[in-house]
Amino acid sequence: MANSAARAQIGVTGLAVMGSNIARNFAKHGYTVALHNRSIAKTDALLAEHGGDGEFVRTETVEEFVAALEKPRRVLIMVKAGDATDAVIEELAAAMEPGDIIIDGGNALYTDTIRREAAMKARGLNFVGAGISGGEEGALNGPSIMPGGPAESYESLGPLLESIAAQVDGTPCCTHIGPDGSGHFVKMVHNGIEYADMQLIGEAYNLFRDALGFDAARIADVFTEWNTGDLESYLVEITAEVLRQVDAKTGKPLVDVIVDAAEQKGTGRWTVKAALDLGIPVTGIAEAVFARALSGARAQRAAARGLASGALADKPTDVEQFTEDIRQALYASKVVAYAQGFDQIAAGSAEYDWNLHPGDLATIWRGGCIIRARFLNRIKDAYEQNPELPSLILAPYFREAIETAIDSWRRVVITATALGIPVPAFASSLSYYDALRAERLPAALTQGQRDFFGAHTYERIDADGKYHTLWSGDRSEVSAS
Ligand code: NBP
Repeated sequence: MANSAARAQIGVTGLAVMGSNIARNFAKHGYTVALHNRSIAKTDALLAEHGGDGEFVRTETVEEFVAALEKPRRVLIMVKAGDATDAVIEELAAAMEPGDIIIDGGNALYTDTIRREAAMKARGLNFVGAGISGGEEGALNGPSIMPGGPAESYESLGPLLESIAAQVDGTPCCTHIGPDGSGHFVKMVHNGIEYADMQLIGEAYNLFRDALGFDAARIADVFTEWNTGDLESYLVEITAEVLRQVDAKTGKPLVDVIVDAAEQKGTGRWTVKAALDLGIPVTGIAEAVFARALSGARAQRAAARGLASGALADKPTDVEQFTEDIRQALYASKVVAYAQGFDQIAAGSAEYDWNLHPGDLATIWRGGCIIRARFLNRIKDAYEQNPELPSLILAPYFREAIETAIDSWRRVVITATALGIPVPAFASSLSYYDALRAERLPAALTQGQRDFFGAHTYERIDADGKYHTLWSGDRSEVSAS
């Protein structure tokens, strides 16, 4: 633990829960880790509690921290995203030298990462925006890591990151994603998909409770069972655990005493905003973000309680069939959410010239991260078979899975609607699927309306070019190309 010059292979600054666990993960893998935190208390707490995990170098100032690192220096920043990150980057950049590497492992907005990378490049420094998923447990035992930034920096950095990442079938859940902000962009969409996945699971739970009258323990059993099949995933696994938890104070299921108002830190919202700018319909993610917002509108919900519901259907009587219907609806809606997320990644890649490989992302999301799932092997296979897939839904495996699920999926949406049980993500995913496969969409009428009030023109199905109808004249058509 003694402080000697330039012997650490990696430095970690920002030693709250994520930073300290990643520092310990590096140390456990045999790296000497320089430690730094704005206030020394966190550094000393880490050393006192876990100093035995490996070789650490305790530093108090940024200068001391930078001096403790081998060249080219590699520093991982794990501070609160936003202004704190800019402040830390500035301090580090002033003390570092050309060729050194600054890695931001926080949840930065990808446009901030693009800006920071350009600013550091101008000063001769390599800047790597790395998305890290897995929460505190993943940080300690193997996260999924999505590093962007210059390819050269990955040569020096890659082996370190790959060794601390989760491993699936001998493959690390870490790969170079692409230039500048691509790592954080991909992490953002990962989080958006996580929102959709959680919302869909929530809707399934709600149907078991309100349509079938199951209690939390019985629903937990269903999720445990599902976790042995196609839906096997970290989120399904922890859903069963949360549902099975009994509140010590009341003896009731914990889920029944938790206030039903979901919070959010913002990455889902960022995903939807970015999708709107890119023109990509990520309806599953958007429904999930809006569902959290609606759940949080507590005063409005209280005022609306007791509004008419109507009752157009009886509760399902074939419990086994409806349970299977919900499972199928969850699977099919999940395919849609992932398909939309991958569409957004493809659009981001095209917009920023990142040359991203969707199959690589499915590979590194198989372990370590919150959306890890058996399902991702199927996505990896789909992109391996056809890297140019127009939509994940069109991959033979998923196409068939939806074909199997479609009747169940419709039954779930019909039943929920008739019973007045909200299923925004199930229903909107089904509508997206129906719109995607439609022969004709009402967009033709939209184009007619736009041409009527704004002379915005339209295309014809039987001729090239743009046309306009003289709506306020004799209503003849003129060529507008
Ligand atoms: P927090 O996001 O709670 O940040 C706390 C750390 O930031 C402390 O080390 C604190 O230093 C430091 N800090 C702050 Br606040 N302002 C600073 C400033 N102006 N200059 C220098 N340091 C400053 O920590 P976390 O939950 O461990 O998360 C770290 C990063 O990882 C975040 O960007 C987060 O979004 C991301 N992330 C978190 C998770 C998760 O599951 N928690 C998962 C994936 C990614 P102090 O000790 O002196 O106050």
